[in-house]
Amino acid sequence: MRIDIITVMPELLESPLNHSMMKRAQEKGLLEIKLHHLRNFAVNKYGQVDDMQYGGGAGMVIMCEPLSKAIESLKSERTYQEIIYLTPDGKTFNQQTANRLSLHENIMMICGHYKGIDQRIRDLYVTLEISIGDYVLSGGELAAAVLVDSIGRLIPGVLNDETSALTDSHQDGLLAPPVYTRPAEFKGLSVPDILLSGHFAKIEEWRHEQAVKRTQERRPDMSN
Ligand code: 6GU
Repeated sequence: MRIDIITVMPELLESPLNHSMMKRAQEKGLLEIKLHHLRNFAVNKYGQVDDMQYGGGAGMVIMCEPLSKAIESLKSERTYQEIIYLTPDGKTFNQQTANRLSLHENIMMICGHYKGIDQRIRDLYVTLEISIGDYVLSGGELAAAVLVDSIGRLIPGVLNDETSALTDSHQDGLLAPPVYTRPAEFKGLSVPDILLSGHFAKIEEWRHEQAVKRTQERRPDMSN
């Protein structure tokens, strides 16, 4: 999979996308991430990419021209299954969307800043608008990093058996059960006996019960 990201702050994305699992995915040749600096498509020599909004009001808006040029130059190279705009007024991201997006060959992401991007770019090019939750970030970069990580780890071959996505919270509509490692007792708290029993079927049954209990307690909205 290849992911192209258009941004005015590539620095914000460099570190999260070049460490840990995303680093491994890229080294294995399973994921290619390219950052594209919007300033390279600025309307003048001062690097301008934003302007005041029509109708007045605080905050700058990213202009059509630089974005259109950046998008068109990418589209001339390959076909994108989705052109995603990261925005707090988008559809809330979830595991189901991550699963679906992980099957694509080419995805483009556009990070907004300030008051966002000119509506006409959304009308003309964007195929999917995504928010990562009901709170506001300064820009779309951290949200893009969240999307890339959650999508990237689902690409076949990125995770191994030990880190399998199949047992993740949300993958089966349930939160994950509690987990323990050595020592068997810590500050007076013991590991549940069942986990030391060696009865694999019983352990799985216990884990499922715990997952259901956690989900009902913490996320009653998920149990329907
Ligand atoms: Cl995608 N962008 C911004 N700026 N804020 C957000 C968001 C995205 N998702 C939640 N808050």
